[in-house]
Amino acid sequence: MTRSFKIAAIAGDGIGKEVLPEGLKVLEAAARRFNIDLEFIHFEWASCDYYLKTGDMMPPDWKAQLSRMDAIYFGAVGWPATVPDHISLWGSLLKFRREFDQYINLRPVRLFEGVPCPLANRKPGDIDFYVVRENTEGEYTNLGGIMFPGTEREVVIQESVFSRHGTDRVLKYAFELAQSRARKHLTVATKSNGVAISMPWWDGRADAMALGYPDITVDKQHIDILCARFVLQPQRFDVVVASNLFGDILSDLGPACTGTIGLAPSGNLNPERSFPSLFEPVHGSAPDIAGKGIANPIAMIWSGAMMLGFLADAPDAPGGCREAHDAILAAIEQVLREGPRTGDLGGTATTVEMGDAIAGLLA
Ligand code: GGG
Repeated sequence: MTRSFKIAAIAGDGIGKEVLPEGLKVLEAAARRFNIDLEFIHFEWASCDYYLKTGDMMPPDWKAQLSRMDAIYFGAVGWPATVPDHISLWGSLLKFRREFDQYINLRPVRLFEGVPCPLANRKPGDIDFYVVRENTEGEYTNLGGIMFPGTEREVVIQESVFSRHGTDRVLKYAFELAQSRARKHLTVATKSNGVAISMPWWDGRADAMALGYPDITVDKQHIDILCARFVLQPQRFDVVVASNLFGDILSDLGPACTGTIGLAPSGNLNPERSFPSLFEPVHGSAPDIAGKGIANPIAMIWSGAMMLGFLADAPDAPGGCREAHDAILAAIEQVLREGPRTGDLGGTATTVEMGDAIAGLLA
């Protein structure tokens, strides 16, 4: 009997509600073509609407419900007009990442044919790298507090956390990813001149790990010049590993250098597969364009392809998932070359028209 995959489909907020259906449409088309048994289970929670009704972003048994899934396919979270962003993020996405130990946030950055690049003289092939973002600790903590709040003596402390376990495992993943690629080059993003304790320590952990990977060239760069080089010399990069905050920033900047963040996918991975991994666009809920039907669904669709690629590598995966991944990527490439195009790509197509065009190529 063919193995089936149970996928949690969570739209969340804003344009998440518009791009998720297009991602599902494409995954369903790919599943039909490659004979993969995908079952989507829809959840209304992990959204600000749910928070406004219940006072929580998710029900108390959210972890038990999602633990039964093979993967989570997630739209976007955040609706700051009604719920402060740190409440919605810590109440949903950051809980998933931390409780399901999705310690790798893998974010590909690629310039496609047909997409106008804002950087001068860049062609497809010049920009093709991965940002590997640490996803469970670092600067993303709720440790700290405010002393003497609301007074002249107000003091705010926010701690960052870098564990040896957390840092070594993300570095190891990044070294191994670099080893699987032709250029075998790893950039380590830190800020070890200014952030005088944790960042030199990160560099030291990278130096120690590099001894085990003599075939990888390692380049440690301060985050500020690294940002400048993303814009000026993006062809330098192959795999970039960074802390939670630096990785978040780099993985918006990278796609912006390739024309639009509307293409950028991500996988929040638990590589050991003890818990479900989560796949989501890098973009958020985009309240400025939500409800207009104009969001680019490609980041969501590509995230779905990443999910199939991850499932394909599971020890008991049935055939077809890798082929489906490749076919979705090929369909995205064709639509980016030939159209239709949403507004962020200089066109006038709607979210649904883009989704239909990509799904149509998989029929
Ligand atoms: N689909 C991504 C999303 O909803 N992002 C909201 C956001 O602000 N995320 C911050 C983060 O990825 O750390």
